[in-house]
Amino acid sequence: MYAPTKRQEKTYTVDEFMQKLEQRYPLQKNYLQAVREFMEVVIPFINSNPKYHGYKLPERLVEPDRLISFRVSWTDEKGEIHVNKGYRVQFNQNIGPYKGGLRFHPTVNEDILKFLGFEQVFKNSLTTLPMGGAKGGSDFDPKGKTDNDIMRFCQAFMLELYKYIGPDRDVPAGDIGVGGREIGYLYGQYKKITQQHVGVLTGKGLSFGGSLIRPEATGYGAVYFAGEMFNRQGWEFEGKKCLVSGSGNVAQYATEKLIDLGAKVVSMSDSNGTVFMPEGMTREQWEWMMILKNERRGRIEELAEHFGFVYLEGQRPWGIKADFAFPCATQNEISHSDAVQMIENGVKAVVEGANMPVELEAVHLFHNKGVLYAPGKASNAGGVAISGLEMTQNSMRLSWTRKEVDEKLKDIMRDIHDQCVKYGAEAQDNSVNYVKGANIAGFVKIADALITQGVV
Ligand code: NDP
Ligand code: 8G0
Repeated sequence: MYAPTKRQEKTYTVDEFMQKLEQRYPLQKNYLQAVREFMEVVIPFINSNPKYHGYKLPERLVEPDRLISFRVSWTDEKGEIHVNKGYRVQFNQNIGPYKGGLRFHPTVNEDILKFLGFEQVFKNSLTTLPMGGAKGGSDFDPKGKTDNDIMRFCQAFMLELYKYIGPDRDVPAGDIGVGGREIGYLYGQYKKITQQHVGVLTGKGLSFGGSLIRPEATGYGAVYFAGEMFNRQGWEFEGKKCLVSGSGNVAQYATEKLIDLGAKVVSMSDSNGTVFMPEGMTREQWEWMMILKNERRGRIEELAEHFGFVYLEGQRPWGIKADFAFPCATQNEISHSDAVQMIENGVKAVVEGANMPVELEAVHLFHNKGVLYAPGKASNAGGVAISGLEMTQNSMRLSWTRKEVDEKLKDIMRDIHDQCVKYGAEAQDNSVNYVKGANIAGFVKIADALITQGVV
């Protein structure tokens, strides 16, 4: 094995490292936030483990392998021409082909995709499956567009993206604004261009290679992970009030699983406001919401109108009294002042369904006040894990049953929790610092692969 000639770690501090990165990317606030959260635990870990010294691991981990950006020109059904930006950030492929979702949202830019791609590398490592990390998408806004326009955009987007992806190279999936409908159109276009019917995307329809439980996996997985955390505390879901934010894919299935376990889901939301359901959502109300969101593509306000719930226009759920919180919408949706209010209101655990929904200062506050906090790279890893199993099923040319996939999801979430305990348990009181555990466990596997594979 090659050995590093210089041992530079003596002077490695988080602030010095971050200052250099801030100078290089001063405007990429989300990326810097994600890297800082990681380095706050991983740099001290490197410093105290000589086997990781001298390889410039932090520098090598924060720079993506490549960032592809392209123009997407398309014509809508009325004949008007539009131009959007398209991206794929291929971050790291040390342990497997690039893997990660595509986001269609007006806020998409290099900063957002680099934060998501960076997180994806360590999340995928935690799943124990062989997947590298990537993310992509466009500033295209699907909201209010016709199916025809969505199809036209997806086809134009894939006409460029197809050059960079492949089942053993890079396997995209959905994310915000990209669900089953969009994956169908993207897959159709990929097949048309390449004449290949392969596992190049995950989240596909069941009739053309999709996996059972993939739509449910992120939301269910987050609740399974919470179950592991709560078991350790002797806590139960039964009768507990839960805040859920968002009303998209992750929020929908986190809510369903919470209802099944006897918890009271007292909120759901979208970017316009929050519906407050003081007695907890019933299964019938959940089923009505699923049709509203997935068939009629309606707003959450309509749920409040239909069932006579209070609608908190322009507000997030964090002012409502509850026991547990499951932020499942988007990044930085819980600020420091939200966190203060949540703690005052008695919230005892925060489990991330979304990616980086909690600002770093709020993460620190939860930690200092003893609120159990699970970072998304551990608690929302169920989605990409089942995408990994969709890839396995595609290459084996078979489909596992719903029960089989659900059992594998439970096992994977339990395993991720075990890894967090292994690296995050505090010696003094055996409490678990899940930020420390998830980041170090994710890091160790990537670092070992990086060192073994040489300087490339
Ligand atoms: P969807 O597009 O299905 O739903 C997104 C939800 O979040 C919608 O309710 C949307 O409301 C809301 N939302 C989006 N952007 C904002 C914003 N800027 N402010 C307020 N609300 C917003 O996406 P998903 O459910 O798939 O993804 C949600 C989160 O989970 C994201 O962080 C994603 O990266 C993460 N995630 C998703 C996985 C998956 O398998 N889908 C896997 C792991 C993580 P509106 O309709 O008003 O925009
Ligand atoms: O399946 C995936 O690769 C995927 C899709 C959307 C989001 C994520 C994630 O882990 O953030 C993964």
